[in-house]
Amino acid sequence: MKSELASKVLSGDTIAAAKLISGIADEVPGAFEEMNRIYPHIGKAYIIGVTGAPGAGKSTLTGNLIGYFRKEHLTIGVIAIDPTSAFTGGALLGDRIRMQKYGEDRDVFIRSLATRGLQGGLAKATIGTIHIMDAMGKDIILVETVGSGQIEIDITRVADTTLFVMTPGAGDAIQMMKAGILEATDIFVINKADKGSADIVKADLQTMLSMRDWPPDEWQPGIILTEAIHDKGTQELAAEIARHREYLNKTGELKKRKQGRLKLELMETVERFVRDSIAGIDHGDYLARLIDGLVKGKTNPQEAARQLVRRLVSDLGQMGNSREHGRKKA
Ligand SMILES: Nc1nc2c(ncn2[C@@H]2O[C@H](COP(=O)(O)OP(=O)(O)O)[C@@H](O)[C@H]2O)c(=O)[nH]1
Ligand SMILES: [Mg+2]
Repeated sequence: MKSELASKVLSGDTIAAAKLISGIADEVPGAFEEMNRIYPHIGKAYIIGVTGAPGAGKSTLTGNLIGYFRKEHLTIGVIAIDPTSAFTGGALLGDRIRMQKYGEDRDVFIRSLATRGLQGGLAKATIGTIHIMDAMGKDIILVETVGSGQIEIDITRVADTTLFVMTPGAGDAIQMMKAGILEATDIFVINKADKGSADIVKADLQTMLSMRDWPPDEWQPGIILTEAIHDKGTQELAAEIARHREYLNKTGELKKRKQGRLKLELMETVERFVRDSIAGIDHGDYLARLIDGLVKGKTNPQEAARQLVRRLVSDLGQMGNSREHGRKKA
């Protein structure tokens, strides 16, 4: 990975950004060093998660929001996380003409991350991509993901504002309760209002929301009706997003969400670090012997894990000592 990549990303170079995004997704050597030069420049973008069932209209709505924010001269990053592979077939913006329209707009940077084959790398790639777009100076980052449970990263833990898109149809409301979506959603969007019975869904949703005890100053999720294919309701949705953003700002919750994001990233980095370190001490047959002990019932996973971590800490301690030692000598 070329070392000037990060500087190019910081100057807004989309080709460099695309390269770095693939670099972190594929764990290309050097990509994480490049990322280290990105971190001092993050924390300014506003992150909007757009989630919901396939076909609910997330991509069409995302396209509408892009149009709205562009009129306000905001720069946009879009990340589509799709288990199938998002953009082929023009899925994001609904039709090719609109896709082309934004394809030529250098203030709209769109990347898709296919979840197939990415597995454990997905969370890291998503957060990394957010950081890259943030550091490029994008004002708003829209992250489209298929609803809860199907993807590794839970977008509600990453976004500042989470939209849950539903349609007038059976089953949605019940599913919501199960997945804990009610608690995690900031704004509900009932799309395809042209199909009728959106009001019924809204009433159901209101009933469900009213069954919860809301502490007096807590955010109560808004419900917005849209017809995304006709670009109807976009302004109301944007206004609700702005209202939520204001709430987050006023209450200090925005800072907390940013902290939460970094905590998630820290914990994932620790996990990766521990896994890599275990692989590092596994010369000889250390792990094999532990597992053998488990198979023979001489030890249990709790005890074996403790033993492994103790060994890890001791090895890391020695590494640290010899480094200190080396430094003193030099
Ligand atoms: N009738 C109707 N169809 C819509 C509306 N919004 C989106 N669609 C259609 O629903 C389909 C799925 O939309 P898409 O945005 O790709 O959904 P996604 O899978 O959630 O991203 C497409 O054929 C859209 O044209 C709407 O408001 N009304
Ligand atoms: Mg889509």
